[in-house]
Amino acid sequence: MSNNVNYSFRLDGVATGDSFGRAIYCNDYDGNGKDDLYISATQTDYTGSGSGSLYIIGDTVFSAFPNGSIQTLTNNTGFTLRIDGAAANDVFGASLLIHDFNNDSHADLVIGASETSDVSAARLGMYYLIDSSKYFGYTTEGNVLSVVSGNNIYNARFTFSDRYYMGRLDAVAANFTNENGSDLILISDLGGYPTEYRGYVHIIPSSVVLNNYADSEKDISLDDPDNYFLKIYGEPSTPYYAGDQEIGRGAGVRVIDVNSDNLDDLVISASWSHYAAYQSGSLIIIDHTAIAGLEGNGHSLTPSDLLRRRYDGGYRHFFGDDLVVTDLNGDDSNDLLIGAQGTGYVASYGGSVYVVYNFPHTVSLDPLPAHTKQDSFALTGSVSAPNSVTNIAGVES
Ligand SMILES: [Ca+2]
Ligand SMILES: [Ca+2]
Ligand SMILES: [Ca+2]
Ligand SMILES: [Ca+2]
Repeated sequence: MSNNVNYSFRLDGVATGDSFGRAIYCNDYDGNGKDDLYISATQTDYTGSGSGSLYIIGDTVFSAFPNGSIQTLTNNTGFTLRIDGAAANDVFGASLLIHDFNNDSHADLVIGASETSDVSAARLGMYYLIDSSKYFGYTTEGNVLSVVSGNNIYNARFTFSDRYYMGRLDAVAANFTNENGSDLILISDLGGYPTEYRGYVHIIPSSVVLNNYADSEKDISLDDPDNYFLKIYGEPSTPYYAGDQEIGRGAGVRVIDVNSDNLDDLVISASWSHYAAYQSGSLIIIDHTAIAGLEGNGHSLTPSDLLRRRYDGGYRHFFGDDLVVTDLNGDDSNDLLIGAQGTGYVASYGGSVYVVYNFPHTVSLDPLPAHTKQDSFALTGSVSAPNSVTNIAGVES
């Protein structure tokens, strides 16, 4: 790629250590039918060393770049909008969710600033909510905004007292509550530090998200159980490292219908967890119905409380470091692709990728007859797993 005949255009960061291009996202933010670019540069220094930035480059800007051209995003050209973090070392832009929460056909942003500090501790992190009205409508090049307090550039910030590096993984939009509209899922995979890295995934109901759209610079604390529907946190103890399950670490959260009932389910990685062995890592799958049946807000549960299925790696496999859910074999049923960079099957830490086709198995049971003896009954029925080996102890075929 040193030869410019091999690319259409190249975008360059500006200053030493900007980390421009750490993450790239596409979304049609101005609604003209053409994707626009969102690119993070988490170590820019515009409001202090390492404050971080998110660049938005509209299609109307980049479509004018000549073939083979090099665009350096300096002198406020080459981009439509740059949003800067609030203070030094905030690492603003560490993660991004682009989603229209209020259904006005314009994308809103949830941006992680994973190393923001407060007076109590360093690197706590947070997520910012910025609705489209805050950043929409710029058509010229070189506009700059910053989330420094007083600028009214963000609607709300999500924090809580037990977080650590909150916002380094992409937030997710989903619908698990009984409310209309999208809920917001936030991750603090190292939360619990320094006592233990238990990790937290919070589901924020759409009503809490939307109630803060009219506001500017609102602080929403997830210490208040009215502000979340469900908090999922690492198990308090295990045989290995008590509580250090780091729920969310690795791929983070995916929302997908794993059991083909047309209801989205929750898939959470915990690639440094110790459920099976030291740092074995896990993929935790929680059914929609296990969550959506909960009434009201403020639920606080562990994966085991909600579990449908958990896939575990082995000793230091870091199972779940990455995760893709797609129909890989084209049978209209979603499949799992799971990274485990620590396996040692061929060589020490050689790493592996697992593919699990069509992973929902269907189990149908015949009606249970009346008990013949106390604490003893027999179930009959069938297990269907056409694309995998099924060998379940105690099940006779
Ligand atoms: Ca566009
Ligand atoms: Ca919107
Ligand atoms: Ca489902
Ligand atoms: Ca498939």
